[in-house]
Amino acid sequence: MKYTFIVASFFTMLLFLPGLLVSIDAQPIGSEFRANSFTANFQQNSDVAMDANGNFVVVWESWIPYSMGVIDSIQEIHGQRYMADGSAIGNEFRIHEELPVGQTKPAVAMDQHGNFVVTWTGIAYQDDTLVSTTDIYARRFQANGTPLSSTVKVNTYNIEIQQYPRISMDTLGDFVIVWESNTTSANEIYGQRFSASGVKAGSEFKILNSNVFIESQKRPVVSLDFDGDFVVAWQADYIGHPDSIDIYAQRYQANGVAIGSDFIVNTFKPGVQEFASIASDSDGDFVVAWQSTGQDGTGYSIFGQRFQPNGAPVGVEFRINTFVSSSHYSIGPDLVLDKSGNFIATWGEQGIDGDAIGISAQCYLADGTKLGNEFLVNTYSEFLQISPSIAMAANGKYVIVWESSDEDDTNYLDVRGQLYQSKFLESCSPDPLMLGGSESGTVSYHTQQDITSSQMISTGANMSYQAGTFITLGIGFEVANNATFTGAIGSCNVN
Ligand SMILES: [Ca+2]
Ligand SMILES: [Ca+2]
Ligand SMILES: [Ca+2]
Ligand SMILES: [Ca+2]
Repeated sequence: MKYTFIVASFFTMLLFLPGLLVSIDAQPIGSEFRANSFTANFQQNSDVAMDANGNFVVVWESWIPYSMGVIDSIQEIHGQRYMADGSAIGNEFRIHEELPVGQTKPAVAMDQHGNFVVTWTGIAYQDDTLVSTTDIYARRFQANGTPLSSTVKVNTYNIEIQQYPRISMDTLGDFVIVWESNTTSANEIYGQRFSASGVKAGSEFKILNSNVFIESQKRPVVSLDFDGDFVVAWQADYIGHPDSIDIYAQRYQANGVAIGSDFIVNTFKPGVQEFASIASDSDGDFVVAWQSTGQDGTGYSIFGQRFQPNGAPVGVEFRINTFVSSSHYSIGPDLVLDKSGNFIATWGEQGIDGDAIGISAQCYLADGTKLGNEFLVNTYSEFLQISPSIAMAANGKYVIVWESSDEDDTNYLDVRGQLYQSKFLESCSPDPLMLGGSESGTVSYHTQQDITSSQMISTGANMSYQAGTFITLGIGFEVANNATFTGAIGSCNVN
């Protein structure tokens, strides 16, 4: 692998180096893979989670042949585990026991050691007919894929429909599941905290809305920081208001106590802002992304807003998609932050792969600066590639999965994915790092193992060292005496 440096200007020994920038193209690991082995019918609504070392699990909804009266298929939740190098571990497996009802729309979270929890919506059938009640279920697994429990019901209030669960987990394995509850009288957001051992922590809680004109709250998402404080975001529909739909959020302490009241995430409010995603860094900085209609004159676009842990917005909301086609839409974003707040967004992008919709992604530094350009994720491009999900490891590996048109056009949708290595800067020590005297320091990346002396030397056109300089490898690389840079790397302050 080779780093490409943006040469901001020419620097010599003892000159002050400003904030550093690296242009990072997407660094795929291996080829695009198909997660589902059983390909007949639909495999869709995929999600993915990754542990600290890059091992990951993909889950999805699979339409399995099933005979029950007029019903000829039933939705099951299936999964596939992977090693950090992208090789599959064992076979595709069913997440739940054999259940006499359909299971749909899974979400998954994983702790740093690889233990994971899958949640989904259970659809009830009665006399061969889908009846208007669903509930939220979950099941816990060890890192080796062994179930830690049977399937458990998550929601307590169970009148009519509970659906669209999302889940997030802290480093200790405590997790929170949120979902949408739809009854004839209300569309509301509920949540339930769980301890790492899978025990419900406190009662389920309902997200309150402070705006009396809100008619319904839908499609919640949740993100925990390292020690369990969390933020829930959702979309809210107004009654007869031109703002139509906005994105709201509410912060919570790890113990479930709401912090302040809910707040509107989006600044541009006319029309529809919907389908939020949210992700946090280690200490609770968070980013929300959503799709917005009519905001930039191009149909649907993806916008985002950065926040401090205390809920204060950082900077202004920003458009994430760069690519714009004639009848444009960018849809369904997902987000991931690394522990330092660098982030990657992915979404469905019309026209990006030359055939209907493809999957785009964009890397950002923690300060909101775009890192490299929007890039195309999917290799197989025929017709639809939509609904991406992204997960990242502490070592900077990340994986994007999505639902894709089938290769032979007979098996509808499949679940595909692509593994990547990010190049985010982790830290500088000291920061700012002084170069040119007797000082030395360390610049650490997620991708420390990728940095070798030969690779550094190979970048000589953009980066050079005077005699006497040394580069020490190991954890990060070290630069010291008399280093001369013509370009530099990362967002570290080098003075
Ligand atoms: Ca299929
Ligand atoms: Ca129910
Ligand atoms: Ca709106
Ligand atoms: Ca396509």
